[in-house]
Amino acid sequence: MGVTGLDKIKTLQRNPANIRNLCILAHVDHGKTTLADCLVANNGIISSRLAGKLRYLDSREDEQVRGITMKSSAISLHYSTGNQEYLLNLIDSPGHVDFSSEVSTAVRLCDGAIVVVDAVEGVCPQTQVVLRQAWLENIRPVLVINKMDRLIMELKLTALEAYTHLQKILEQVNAVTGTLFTSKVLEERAEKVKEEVNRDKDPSGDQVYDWSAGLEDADDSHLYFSPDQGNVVFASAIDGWGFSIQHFAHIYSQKMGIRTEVLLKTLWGDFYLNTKIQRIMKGAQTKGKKPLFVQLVLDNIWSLYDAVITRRDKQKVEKVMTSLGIKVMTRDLRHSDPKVLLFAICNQWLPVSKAVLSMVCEKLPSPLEMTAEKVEKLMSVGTRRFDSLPERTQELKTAFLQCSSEINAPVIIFVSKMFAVDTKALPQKRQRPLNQEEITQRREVARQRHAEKLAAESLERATRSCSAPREATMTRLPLKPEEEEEQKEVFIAFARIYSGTVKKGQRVFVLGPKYDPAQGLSLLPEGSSTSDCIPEVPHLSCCTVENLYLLMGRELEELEEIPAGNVMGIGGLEDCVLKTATLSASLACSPFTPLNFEAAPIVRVAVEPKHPSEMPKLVSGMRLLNQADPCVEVLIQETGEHVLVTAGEVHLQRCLDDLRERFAKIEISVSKPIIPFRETVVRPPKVDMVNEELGKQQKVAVIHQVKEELSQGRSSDCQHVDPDGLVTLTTPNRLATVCVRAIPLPQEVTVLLERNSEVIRTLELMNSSLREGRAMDINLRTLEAIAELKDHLQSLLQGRKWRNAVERIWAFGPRRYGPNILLNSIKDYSRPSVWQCLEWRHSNDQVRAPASPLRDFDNSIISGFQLVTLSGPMCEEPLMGVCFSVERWDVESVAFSQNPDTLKEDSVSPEALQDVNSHGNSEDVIAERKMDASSVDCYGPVSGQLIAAMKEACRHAFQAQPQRLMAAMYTCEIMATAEVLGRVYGVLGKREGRVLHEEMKEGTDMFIITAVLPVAESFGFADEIRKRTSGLASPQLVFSHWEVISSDPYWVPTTEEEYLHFGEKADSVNQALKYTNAVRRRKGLFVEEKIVEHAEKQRTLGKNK
Ligand SMILES: Nc1nc2c(ncn2[C@@H]2O[C@H](COP(=O)(O)OP(=O)(O)OP(=O)(O)O)[C@@H](O)[C@H]2O)c(=O)[nH]1
Ligand SMILES: [Mg+2]
Repeated sequence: MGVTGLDKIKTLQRNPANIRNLCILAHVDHGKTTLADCLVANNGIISSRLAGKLRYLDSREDEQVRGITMKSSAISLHYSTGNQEYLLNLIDSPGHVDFSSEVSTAVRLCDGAIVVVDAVEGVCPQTQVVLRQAWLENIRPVLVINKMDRLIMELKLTALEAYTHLQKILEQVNAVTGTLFTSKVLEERAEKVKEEVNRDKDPSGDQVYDWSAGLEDADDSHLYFSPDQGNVVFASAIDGWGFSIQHFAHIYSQKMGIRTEVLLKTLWGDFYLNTKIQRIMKGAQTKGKKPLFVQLVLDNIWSLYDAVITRRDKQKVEKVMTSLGIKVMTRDLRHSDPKVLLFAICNQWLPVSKAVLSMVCEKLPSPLEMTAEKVEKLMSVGTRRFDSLPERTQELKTAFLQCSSEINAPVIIFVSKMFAVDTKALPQKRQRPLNQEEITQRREVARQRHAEKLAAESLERATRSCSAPREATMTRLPLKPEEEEEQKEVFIAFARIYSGTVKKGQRVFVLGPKYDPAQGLSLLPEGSSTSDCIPEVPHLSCCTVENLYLLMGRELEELEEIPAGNVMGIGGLEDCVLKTATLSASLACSPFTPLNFEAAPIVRVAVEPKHPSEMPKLVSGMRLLNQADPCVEVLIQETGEHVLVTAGEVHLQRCLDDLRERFAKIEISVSKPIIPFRETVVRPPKVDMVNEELGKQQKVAVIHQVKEELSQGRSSDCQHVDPDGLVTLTTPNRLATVCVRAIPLPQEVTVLLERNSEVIRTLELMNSSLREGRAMDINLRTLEAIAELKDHLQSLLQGRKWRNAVERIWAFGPRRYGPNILLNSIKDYSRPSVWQCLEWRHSNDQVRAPASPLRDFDNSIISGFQLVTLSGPMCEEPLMGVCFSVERWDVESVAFSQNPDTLKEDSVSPEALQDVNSHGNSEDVIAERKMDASSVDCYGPVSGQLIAAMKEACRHAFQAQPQRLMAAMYTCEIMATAEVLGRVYGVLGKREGRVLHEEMKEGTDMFIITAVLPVAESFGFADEIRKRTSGLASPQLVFSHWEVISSDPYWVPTTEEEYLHFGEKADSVNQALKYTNAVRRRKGLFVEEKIVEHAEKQRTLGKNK
């Protein structure tokens, strides 16, 4: 604990009006942790000399080594200004894209944020992401433009150039905020319009809406960053200085006799000082005058750097120091590194901590100022709307807004992540300073021991016995078990209390994300408390708050109770909270909405212990890792492998280190990253590999050549493939036949399906509950989303081929919500549409299609489709963007009698059966078939065979089209100077990357390159770029989309020109084939490869020997 005592902090915690919960957000390396250091040093926790060098909040070893933050960590600071005292709960967050989930956990607990932007690099991709995250969580940001020294020392800009550059950066940041604001206003506007339309449905239609109207009305002035608003600080955290224009306005108003308010308005902007008439005038730019900001602010700083660093002019420095009234230590004055002197001067003249902290206290809201909008957002989970929540739950809104810590205020806590700490770091285990009494007691004991020792020694000398070593071992022994115990990790919940006061030992409800307060309130009697046993309510449990901690960066301080509005750590929740949770003393509380994660984990590796006997340790280690990291996924694949899914390479490395050193403590072997692929079909090519036009006949020949070869061995009378790709397949017992064709979906449709997977999942859930006749609580918004998806699909699936396709959709897959479609193109077969839930509201009784005997087997067809879309024929990877259209489907009537379900289900009436029979099947034929059926029973039940047949038919249909592999792609933005540009391109080219665009960053000599790169080629990419450019360029990879690899994995030369061009074997590298084979090899599938390529040559070599 620093100079501020724990008691002081406890008192401050009781006054929410003076609490600020804030986080520091920025792109990677823009100086968040360095800035946090300066703020921490202000509290005396670290020495101000070390501020900026220590990076106190980067407490992990790998954070220090790599120089990047990997987790968010909090510290409570005390700040007093004027007669007010504030408590700042500051959270530093990582900027690397791999750890963006940590940013989400930090942002959720805060009311405000300091957004840091590098003065040279300006707005970078992660800056935009964090601004959006702040926006989504409704937290108010302030801006710190950091690394101002780089403008002076690196870019060597003049003060005036720097001013223009800063203006541009502000514009960029404001443009991002502006876009967020505009989209929100337009969204709200659209909603309003919709409501209006619903209210007064105008039969005449044709209304014209003015879309920009909402924008004009909305007040957005408070949103933007502007120095005159007081929400911008210019700083150089490493040199310890920072200022807002308020600071200079105060100084100059005294010096020049101009009112502070006037200076505040004019110090930033197009104003200049007319020295003749001693007045501030507008239009500095047009008149070619120096703006006030340059003249009164920047020039001073520039000349200080010039005197101290560039010219090392001692006299000038001393003059400046006396004029500013600053005294520095002689040690600093004589230091060989001029930066030390600069730091000493600046830190006194314009201390960055003061500038930032006073801005924070002034501009960021306290927990008391939480908006109703934010509360409603927090409390409405998923599709549940705030006004649809039970009344008692809605009443809790006032508890949030009041942020009261009275006894009767309900306790509401949100845990945003669980983090592991070594037991040794816990305050309970730490040695406490002893009080006076204990010291005297110990002194007495020591004195006695000393006397005994002396006596023993004299005795020893006399007897020459050696009992001392034995004594030593005896005192050591009992320590051992303690040591072992100390190495354990304990989990602490990173949390914030929104209402009430939580006490140590208190019992609270743990509300899972799916907990429904309406259900909880109805199932449990009024006034149920946490002491009662409540096993029967789903997603609800109870736990005891065992310990409460004040988070102090690397340290924890134990507390007895914590009042509302504070960020804190809670011990003892590891058994009931996995990653996040809502804790409350009230059953009416609704769980908080889940965190917004920006990056989905994509890099997966399989891990196994070096020694197989250590498997249990690995399993428990992985469980701990899963709990300790907000974003990692830990799973056991179908193949039995233990798999770790992480957000990127750096994240993967950290997880593996943690697993090895903290959680499993065993040696592990790690597979190469498992790269995900997708399989798809495309339209037949129009030209061949040497760009010659292909005729229709030829095209078909190209596609079928390989497949025919493949299928020749397998094809039987059960299967038939038409030249146009229609596959007909009969089950082995010959009772059922399906005809399927595979069609590539338009790319936009695939993208749409991917983006709406959640909506489709909900749709599927609704349909299944409709089928089962269960009551549903359908939200209007969900229905709207479904209807919107349907309309969108309709607009995209146009043309003859897709006529009425949307209505005919049978299922989505894989897992019932994937980006593939099963289409019902069978004549005379009608089944309930997948969109039935949309109509369900209008007609009260269930929509039922006329019963058809085939309906019994409907599910088998869907299952077959799900299976085939889950693993395709190329390398057993999921399919994407494929439509399977079932064109014919016959099931012999005898099959129905075989199907045990038929008898139970009433959907097939005996009349219907009769109906089918009347197609020429007389009663005795059925009897005969029944006999037959019993003899073919060895094939198993029909439904099972139908699933297999459907799957096979789809696989063949897929193979009958030109197949392609789809690769996951990353986008990256690389910033590089002109000298290293060529090398960056070299690395990109080698790794199959594609540059999308390149532009020069204004005011710098940096180029920004945006490129896409296959995930498969990305491993080691960041490192390679860094090495090749001597650390000047460091890219960040973000998953962007799936892309079809254009080369055909099965291509062999067919035309004469192709033979000429590629040779008979076409052995130039086929990227798609390389990937396919790699995946097949990993999965242990057959790979067609020649092991000995040039046998003759090897023989000759042997002979020559
Ligand atoms: N020139 C200059 N360098 C700075 C300044 N502030 C920080 N740096 C340097 O920038 C680098 C990154 O600083 P950090 O504070 O670790 O950056 P960060 O934003 O915390 O980085 P992540 O947590 O990894 O996202 C370090 O080498 C710092 O020394 C500054 O004001 N001027
Ligand atoms: Mg950092």
